[in-house]
Amino acid sequence: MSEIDIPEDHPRYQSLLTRHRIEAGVENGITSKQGLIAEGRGEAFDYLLGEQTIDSAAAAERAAAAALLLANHPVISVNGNVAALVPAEVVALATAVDADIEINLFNRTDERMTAIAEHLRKHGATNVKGLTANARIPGLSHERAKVDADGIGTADVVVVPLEDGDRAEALASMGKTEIVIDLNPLSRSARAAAIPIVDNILRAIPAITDAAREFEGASKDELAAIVNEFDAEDALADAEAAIRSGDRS
Ligand code: PTJ
Repeated sequence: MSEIDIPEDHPRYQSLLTRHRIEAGVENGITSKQGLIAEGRGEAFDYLLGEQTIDSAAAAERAAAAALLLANHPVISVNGNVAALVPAEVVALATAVDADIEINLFNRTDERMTAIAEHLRKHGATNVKGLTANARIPGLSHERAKVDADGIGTADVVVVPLEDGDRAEALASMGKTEIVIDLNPLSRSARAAAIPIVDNILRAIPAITDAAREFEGASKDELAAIVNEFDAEDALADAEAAIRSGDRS
């Protein structure tokens, strides 16, 4: 039995576990109520993808790992849904690619920032950024623009999962290389990304970590070749075709 008393071989195990984590996130002041709606939307796309990682998403996850290993200052942005769903997995990825973790909220309140920081620390994070908020993303209104100067402010590569389209576009306009995880291939966030990953964050983050571990010892040229081989437009078109056709092969 698991954290939700559902056997792991239950056909809806993953979906039930996800819902449970999001619900607990709302109860613990981590996830916003809007996060429940975002989760429902994500689930619908995941259902249409067969709740599996399609080949183009697997390629995107490998490209993301290579880009993170090549980065000078990679940062993983965490919101209330990400913190509820994959706290330990985010810490494992940050360790594998030597990235900072920064809390960056659409609906920012001090209470939620503190609750999320505490939750991440419980799952092994040692240095959680986002609380200083001494820099701004240009072009966004006050609360949503806040970032840390020594975090997202100066990052060259940012992982932005389940992000609002406005902010994804504003970060891309700052010249950052964005790795977006979003099950909706038509979302503005996915379209703003250098590397869009159309996959459930539950599968995507561990897959990036696995690829990063596999690439340990690879040369910069080898890593750059993996990034360059990846084509964002092709990956988005492939995900959209998979969703529209229902072909899960
Ligand atoms: O915690 P906050 O205050 O920063 O708010 C976070 C949310 C997610 C509420 C906010 O960023 C938001 O409203 O996001 P959107 O505009 O609903 O976009 C979320 C996107 O994530 C949608 O395109 C969903 O399809 C997608 N999504 C939801 N769950 C998952 C997902 N993608 C991957 N894995 C998921 N589990």
